[in-house]
Amino acid sequence: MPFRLLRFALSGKYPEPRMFRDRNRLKSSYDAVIVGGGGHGLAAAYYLARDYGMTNVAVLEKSYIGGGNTGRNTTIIRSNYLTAEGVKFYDQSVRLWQDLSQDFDLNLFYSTRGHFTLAHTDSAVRTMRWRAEVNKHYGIHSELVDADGVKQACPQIDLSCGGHAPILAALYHAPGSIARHDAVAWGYGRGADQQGVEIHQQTEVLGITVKAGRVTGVETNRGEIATPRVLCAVAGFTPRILQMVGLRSPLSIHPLQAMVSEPMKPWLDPIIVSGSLHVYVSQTARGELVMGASLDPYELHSTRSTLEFAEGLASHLLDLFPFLSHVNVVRQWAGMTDMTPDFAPIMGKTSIDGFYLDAGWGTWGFKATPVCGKTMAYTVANDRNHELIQDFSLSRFANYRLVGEKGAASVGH
Ligand code: FAD
Ligand code: PYC
Repeated sequence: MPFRLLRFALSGKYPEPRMFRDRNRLKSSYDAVIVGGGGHGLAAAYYLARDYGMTNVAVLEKSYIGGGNTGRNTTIIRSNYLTAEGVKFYDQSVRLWQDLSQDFDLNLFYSTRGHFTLAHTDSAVRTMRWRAEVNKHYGIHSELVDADGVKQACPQIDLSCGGHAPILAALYHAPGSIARHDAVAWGYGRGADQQGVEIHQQTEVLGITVKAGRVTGVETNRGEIATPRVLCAVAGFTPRILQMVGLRSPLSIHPLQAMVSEPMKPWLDPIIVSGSLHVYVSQTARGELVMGASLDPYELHSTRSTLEFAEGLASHLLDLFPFLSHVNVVRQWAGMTDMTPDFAPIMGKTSIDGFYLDAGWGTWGFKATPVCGKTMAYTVANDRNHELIQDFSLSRFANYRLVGEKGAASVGH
């Protein structure tokens, strides 16, 4: 148990200090500026300070930290990807996740549940078998199980799915986990702050200055800052930042919606995902069911959520678990996801010196938060792409070297 939690439990008064200092003044220059105070930007700041001693760093967040997709996601953590590049990368992240509560001395409620991706058709069974074999090759615990294996782990499931789409088999991934998303932003934020990194909320980047092919500074709503390095980690806002430096990407921005039920007694241990039924669900430590579906099928820069989504998701969830028909939904919301054509991220150096990109995280980037922080910190500190991200560079789209990860997306898109 993290020591901090024990101290809190035994104390008579509320002992928690603020998570990070409220800085009221921007300096005129920093060694690096990170645009975006989501998990990725904060993790990069934390590892830049901890692993490379770079502390003259500012994280600029236009709203509040963790208020973007980091605080809106459904927290599924897994490494059961399809490509060698993806599997190695996400496996490293899962390893980092396992020690993160200790590293931060903050309970992230990291909970390993096992993850089932259901297959309702022969072609889905083939893809699951393929993923299982790639995963095993890299030492990751994934295997194909039959329908009885699913029923054993989750006795409440209707294997016939109301007769619409019977479950034939599933990809079982033992390390599949969930965590408390906002604590991840706080943990990285606090850790970065303690080492001297400045976190500035309500600070929006409005422009980036590039001279002779290299970054020299950023313009913000609070004034100009000189800096030789800018890391862009803004998820659904990436195209707007790229426009500031004259770069193009194949990103398209789609809303991804989710919703949560009232708390129930614990009944669902594993994480259940069905790409064919466009539904996934897990149960939190508080007993809520956290549920999601596919992307909204059109490009939209908005975080509105819809009745159509709630109705569609509820009806598919009832195909799997008819006994939930009396359960109330208490909240729904959306995030703006930055989707790439190959469902892999865009990371690393760009054609502009000193401008680094951590984007293309679409519907899959929460699980990658620790490894993104580590690899982007390396890349910014050394001005050299970390070996784990070599294949994810923006230039792959111009060179036709895509990393086809669509078969491992959690829900159909
Ligand atoms: P964000 O957390 O979005 O942070 C970017 C920040 O940049 C924001 O806070 C924003 O305000 C700030 N910003 C933008 N423009 C500017 C500017 N000009 N100046 C200053 N600041 C700026 N991934 C998984 O792995 N598992 C899941 O189960 C999962 N479920 C998801 C469910 C939903 C509903 C959604 C929407 C996403 C889901 N994802 C999931 C994806 C995951 O949430 C994201 O990929 C990840 O959180 C991205 O983190 P980030 O730090 O890059 O971006
Ligand atoms: O990447 O596993 C995932 C995921 C689940 C829901 C959204 N993304």
